[in-house]
Amino acid sequence: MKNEEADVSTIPFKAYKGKLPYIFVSYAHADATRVYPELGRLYENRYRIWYDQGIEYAAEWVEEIANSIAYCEFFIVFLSPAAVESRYVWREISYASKLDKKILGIFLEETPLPRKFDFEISVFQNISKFALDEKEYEETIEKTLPGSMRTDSSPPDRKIMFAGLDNSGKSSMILFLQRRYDPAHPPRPTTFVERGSETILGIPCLTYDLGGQRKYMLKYFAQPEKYFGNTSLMFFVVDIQEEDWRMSEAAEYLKGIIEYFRNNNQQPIIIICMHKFDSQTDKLLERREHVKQLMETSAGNYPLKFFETSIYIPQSIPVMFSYAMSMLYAVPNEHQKVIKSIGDSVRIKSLVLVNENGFILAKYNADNERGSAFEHSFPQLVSFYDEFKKESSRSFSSLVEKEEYYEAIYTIGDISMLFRVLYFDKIEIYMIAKVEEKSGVQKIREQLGEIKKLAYKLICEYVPGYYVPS
Ligand SMILES: Nc1nc2c(ncn2[C@@H]2O[C@H](COP(=O)(O)OP(=O)(O)OP(=O)(O)O)[C@@H](O)[C@H]2O)c(=O)[nH]1
Ligand SMILES: [Mg+2]
Repeated sequence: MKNEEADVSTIPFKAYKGKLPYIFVSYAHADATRVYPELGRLYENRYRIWYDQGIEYAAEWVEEIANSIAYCEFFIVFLSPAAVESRYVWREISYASKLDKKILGIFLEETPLPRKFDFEISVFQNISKFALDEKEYEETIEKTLPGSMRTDSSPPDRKIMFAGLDNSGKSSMILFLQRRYDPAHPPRPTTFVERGSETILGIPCLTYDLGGQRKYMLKYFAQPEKYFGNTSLMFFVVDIQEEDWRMSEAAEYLKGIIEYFRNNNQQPIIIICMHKFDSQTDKLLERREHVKQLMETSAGNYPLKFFETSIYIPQSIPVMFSYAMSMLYAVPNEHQKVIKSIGDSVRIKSLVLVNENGFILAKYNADNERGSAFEHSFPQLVSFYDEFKKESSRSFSSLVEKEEYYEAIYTIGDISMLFRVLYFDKIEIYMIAKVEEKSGVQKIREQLGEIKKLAYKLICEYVPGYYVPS
């Protein structure tokens, strides 16, 4: 998944620009990978933040930085050897100090301060992040930062919208994700909007299912802020089997919604589900290109991500949903790197962490050249995983069930698949790893501590309030 890898390095959010009190953040670009997740967290906690978004210093940029310092309410600097070396960081601190700003230094690691830094920083507050655990750190931050720099509203509920023409399969998709879809009783056409606040694949979500009949569509466009406003993620469902004129109608609908987002400075993630993609017939493949073109034209340059889904290809919908959620939670940044370093270090072919509902928390695939290799091998992984869950162990070459762990190995030729259940307080996470060498299995076992830690962090991200007392 090349595109996804590229997303990983993107900035966590747009810098705040406005008249309300905000925090100016100074940091060394060399520390971006450590700093961005922290900024992401502050942002999640509703702090207004200005930072340079990774833009390199340039003459015209200096003025904006200076202004941003001049008008900030609070100044945070992330300290590290790289920050101490950076003359930009130093300039920002001295300017903030000259303007009598409240300053907070956050030490990312133990860093001896040169005297000029020490002179400025020691007068102000500082936090040694490296010496605190996650929770202590969060609490300290919470206590230190004035509430006035937070947005007033409660944390934005992540509104997930399902839109598309009538009969495109929106409600079916939601039911399917909740494991409540019954082919014998397909859903009735949705009357107007159905809101749901339930878990989807084990993840708490707030869903808006916008009935697609024309009479409802007219109502949405009459009060767009009420129906489209504050959406974090939109699944736009297109029935790939429909006639051409319906596709054009769908494209018009999408265009209208995107226009609303544009005019109101909203930028939700948009996923186009080319749904009812029940088989890979030439006809459908041809339609796929047609639909892509239509939708892209409608979207202008608004980024779209396309998925082919069908209720008859059971993994297609969870794979799409997991991808979308990882975008929404900006989770990949930090964790994708961890899983990659584990994967690279033990030469795993692929590694997947999935919850018991099939939600993919993290995945790694060594085969980078073929970007979509993972998606192709996923059905295979899942069928093993289902078997593993059913405990029909006949096909496994080894199966160990102990109180503290449950492991199965499946070998074909040189390829071994290792399954493990990782137990947490209320949740079980399944690890599936594919290795090419015999010794690989043992190497993964040695990494299980790290893998479990990662899985735990991921659960905490996706399930608010999830915390296992250690
Ligand atoms: N072939 C096929 N049919 C599907 C698929 N998903 C849903 N359907 C069928 O499509 C029909 C419409 O599904 P709904 O989920 O009600 O569609 P909707 O988008 O919610 O429609 P409105 O509520 O009217 O906007 C139902 O008969 C489903 O069984 C799929 O992947 N493949
Ligand atoms: Mg419906």
